[in-house]
Parts: sequence; structure tokens; C-alpha cells
Amino acid sequence: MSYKQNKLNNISSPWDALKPIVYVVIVPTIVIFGIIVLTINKDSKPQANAVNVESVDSSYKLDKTHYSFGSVSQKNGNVETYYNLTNAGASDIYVKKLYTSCMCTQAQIEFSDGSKTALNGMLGHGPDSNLLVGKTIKAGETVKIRAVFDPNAHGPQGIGFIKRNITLETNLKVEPIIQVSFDADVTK
Ligand SMILES: [Cu+2]
Repeated sequence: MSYKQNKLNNISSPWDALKPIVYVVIVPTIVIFGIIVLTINKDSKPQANAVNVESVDSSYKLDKTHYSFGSVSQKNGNVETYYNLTNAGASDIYVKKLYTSCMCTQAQIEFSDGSKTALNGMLGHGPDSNLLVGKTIKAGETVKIRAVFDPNAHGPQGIGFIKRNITLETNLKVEPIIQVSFDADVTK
């Protein structure tokens, strides 16, 4: 009798053969998967609730509300500009959401402590949860709103004059929507 046959003869039922697989592979997989699912749910729920924050009396200043890129060549790729946004009031401003008006445009907030939001995209293009910010602009703080425009996003036919908006939804009592814009003349 070969070693292999001997081993097979020692296995008394199919369950014995499956046991190690069940305990070593399947059970831990289910446990790990369960932990991952619970962790993801824990993270996403407070974020969604954070949208309901109390509105505040504060005010803001922008160094510019609009920027003209002038002629933007598709050959040269992305262009970007910054808008300085200052919390000119006495209360912190909570930024709920950040989004742009088109898929060719992405926006990001750079805070004075060096932290940044993700580069957020267009409203309605992908899940709304991607646009959540959940961060505060402190009283007196100046943040930079970075806008990135991709002149190739609409393909070779996307030439001509364009205007895009970048929007911040905040908890300001008056004017909770902060909006800046840019335009460009896209050429080949
Ligand atoms: Cu676009």
C-alpha cells in the first residue's frame, strides 16, 4: 500500500476531509468579511449625518470669485488656479460638500494646517457621498480652493468657450452656498 492510499484510508468521512478547510479557510473568511462590512457602515453613517449641522452667523471673503484662463490648449493638458477663501467672521464655517459643475473640472480645499480634501468632481456624476467634506474653516483662517480643469475631458471636439463653477455647501446662515468660477477658450 502506498503512502497516498494509506492517508486516504485514514479519512473516515467526507466531513473529516472538509473540516480543516472549513475551520482554516471558510470560518475566518466570514469573520473577516463581517468585520470589514461593520467597519465600512460605521464610517459612512456619521459622515452622512454630519450634513445636519447647526447653521452659524459668519462671513467670508474671496480674493477672486472668477478666473479667466484665456486660451487653453488641449495639447498642454490640465490647467489649475487657486481662490483664497477667508473666514472673515467670528464663527467656524463647516464645509458640508464640495463639487464642480462638470466632469472636466475637479476641486480641492487646502487648509492652513496643510491638510487637504480629496479632489472632488461633478455633482450627480458618481455617488453624492464622494462630495462630502465634513471639515471646518476656522474663524480668521484662509483656505485655498484649488480648481483643476482638464481640456481633454470632453474629447477632441470639446473646443471653444467654457465656463465652470466650483461650489461649497456650508453651514452659513446667510448664503450657505459659496461659489467660484472660471472660464477658458479651449483650443486644439
Ligand atoms: Cu466639462
